[in-house]
Amino acid sequence: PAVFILDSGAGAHSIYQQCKKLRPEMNYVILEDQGFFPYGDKSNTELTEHLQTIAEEIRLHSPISLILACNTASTHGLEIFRQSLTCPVIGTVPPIKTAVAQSKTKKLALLATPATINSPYTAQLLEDFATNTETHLIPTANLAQISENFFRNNSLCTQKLSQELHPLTKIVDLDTIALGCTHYHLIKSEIKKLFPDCEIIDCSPAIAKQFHRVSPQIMSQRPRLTRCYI
Ligand code: DGN
Repeated sequence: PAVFILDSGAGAHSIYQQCKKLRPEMNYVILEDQGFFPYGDKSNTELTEHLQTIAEEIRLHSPISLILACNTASTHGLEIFRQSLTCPVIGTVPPIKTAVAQSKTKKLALLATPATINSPYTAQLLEDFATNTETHLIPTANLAQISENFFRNNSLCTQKLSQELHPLTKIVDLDTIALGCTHYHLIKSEIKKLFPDCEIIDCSPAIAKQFHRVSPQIMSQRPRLTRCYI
């Protein structure tokens, strides 16, 4: 029995690292859907059709839990997975509620893929939790690739990172930056270096806690990690 963690790539690892701390005894299968990377610039139709296919594939392997370690997939297809699978499905969605609670100036920014920023799911989160807050939605088209490079090769072009985050420098009294893409967790400390006075909200510990709470108590004799590329 294994827990499946799905993302288009390296974002799965940011969630896996946290889950492993709480549930080291579990077997994990990390599914990196690199063939469809990046999710963030796909249309709603492309994403939902693709996620339906993946959900069917995953169902055949009977995971004990699925962590959808991707905001883009979760904001477009959480229900697809919940309908296909009988195990607990844990989604990852932009941490707007936490960011609003954290912000003192009530001026915050959400960094996420264009698909996440434009999703009705994100619009609903804003309506539910951020009505009295100035929330700047920043679609960061290249940040997932920058994070991939950092994770795979430990290389980071600070100039590209600064360019991508330039819109943030224009926000007066910005005090909170919410990371709405699991890839960005991997470069959290690099973002912090550029915005030392801001609180950076990374939801991966909260996702791991939720996973811990809902997952069955299955003790594995020999825990292992498998990585699969779709
Ligand atoms: N890691 C994904 C997310 O949280 O939205 C998407 C990255 C991508 O494929 N662009």
